Amino acid sequence: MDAGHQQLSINRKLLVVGMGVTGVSVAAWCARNRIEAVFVDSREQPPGLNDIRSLLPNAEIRCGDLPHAIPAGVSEIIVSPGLPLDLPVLDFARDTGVPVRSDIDLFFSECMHPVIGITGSNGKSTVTSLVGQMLRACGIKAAAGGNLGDAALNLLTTDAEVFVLELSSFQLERSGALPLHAAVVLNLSADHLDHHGDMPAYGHAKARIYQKCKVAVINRDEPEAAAGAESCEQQVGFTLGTPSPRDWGVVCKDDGQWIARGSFAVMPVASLQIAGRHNLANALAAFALADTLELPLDGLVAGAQVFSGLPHRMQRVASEDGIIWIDDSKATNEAAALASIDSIEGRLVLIAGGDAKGAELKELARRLEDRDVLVILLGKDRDLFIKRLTGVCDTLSASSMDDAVALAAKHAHPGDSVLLAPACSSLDMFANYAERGDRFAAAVAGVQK
Ligand code: UMA
Ligand code: ADP
Repeated sequence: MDAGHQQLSINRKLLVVGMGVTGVSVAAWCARNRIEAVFVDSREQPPGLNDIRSLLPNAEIRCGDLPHAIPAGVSEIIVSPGLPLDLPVLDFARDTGVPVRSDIDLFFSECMHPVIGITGSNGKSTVTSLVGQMLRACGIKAAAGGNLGDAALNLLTTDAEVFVLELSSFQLERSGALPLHAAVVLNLSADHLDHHGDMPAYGHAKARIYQKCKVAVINRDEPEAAAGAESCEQQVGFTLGTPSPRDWGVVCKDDGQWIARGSFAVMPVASLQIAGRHNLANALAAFALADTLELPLDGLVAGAQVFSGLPHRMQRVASEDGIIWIDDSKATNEAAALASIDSIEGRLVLIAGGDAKGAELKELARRLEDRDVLVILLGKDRDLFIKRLTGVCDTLSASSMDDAVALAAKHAHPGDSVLLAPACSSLDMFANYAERGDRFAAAVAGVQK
């Protein structure tokens, strides 16, 4: 699909497919721009129904089923990210030449300021928030959001002069070539394969971020994540190793490791508040992205130093009787869970499971072989975990988060860490990863009483 960002007509009527967070942001945009729209959702009571009604009291709304044909007068379709692209109405649009776009295409049709785009399998939200904080520390009015936090279109109502967008593979897959100032594919590992089908298709969706981008930021340690970056005007790399002259990386000085641009040491690694090698990689990517705007390095450093991470990412929720309880509920795929597992030393009680989204979990099994670990399992794909982990480590099954935490409390010893890093999405048992993390923290507080 190509959006042709500059060619959107002014007299138009949208068919908005999906009435969730994205649908509501499109409704608000339509209201601001006086654009007519029809809203549809397969759910009887989509979450955005009331908001859309109050934003656009006269809009036509159809819930409970998706149409197969395009309603009369519709000139383009905006499809929400959570929906598959093989819907009959989208086939109908392709057959009849009606353009299908995303909320991100709408965003770019209006945005006149530089936009930094961030995708990858893991670390997107951390890097998006960190870049936003670095820019603000330099005195730049920056708005960060997209797949994380505020939907992209809502950011246009702020007075931002730079936008930082987290872009999911779903959003990229259904967007045209995006005129980004700078962009990164942080890393690539199996995720959302139930939607994309296989790794090449997933990687291809991610690589779309580089299509019309000026400066490609590249993970030198994962060349497969850099596919497509060669078409960009400029490339800048980041690495956990020693950087080449224009890249970002890590250098060793007498007083320890420093984040560096080329051979110039910029900030001690120890000054970062976010822990683990994966977060060091995230910080390097954030420096590389923010630096493309040619801002003072001391401002970027100030922003990086005050960034304490996001909730539900390696968040310590309790430390009692020598046991540390950590909420990494946002570890919604295998690679994310492995990053947090690797950043914890000593015996581990791991709470995992949920919807594995088609992942095989073989790498998890391989990497747990060398660990002193007990795995407590929850959710829809519990049996897959048990199959993979049999003979690797001890496992226990839990019926609920309370049950999992009670089992962890029973089996953890002083010196252990209890880590919630599910390697799965939460949707089979919880509204989202945040609710899963909150339930974990509440259950942990309960067992400490
Ligand atoms: N749905 C239906 N019928 C419909 C429309 C949607 O059943 O007619 C279902 C979808 O299949 C999906 C759910 O409703 O299971 C939500 O889909 P949606 O497209 O309405 O989602 P939004 O509420 O608009 O939220 C989306 C992103 N969600 C997804 O991509 C699934 C949000 O990212 C994002 O914050 C928001 O747009 C604003 O940009 C969430 C997410 O989980 C946090 N993203 C995935 C991830 O991070 O891994 C990609
Ligand atoms: P995303 O928005 O891509 O889901 P987050 O920044 O929210 O990424 O981090 C989600 C989880 O992914 C974290 O809790 C951590 O377990 C893991 N993670 C974060 N950064 C990385 C990285 N660079 N490489 C691998 N795993 C990571």
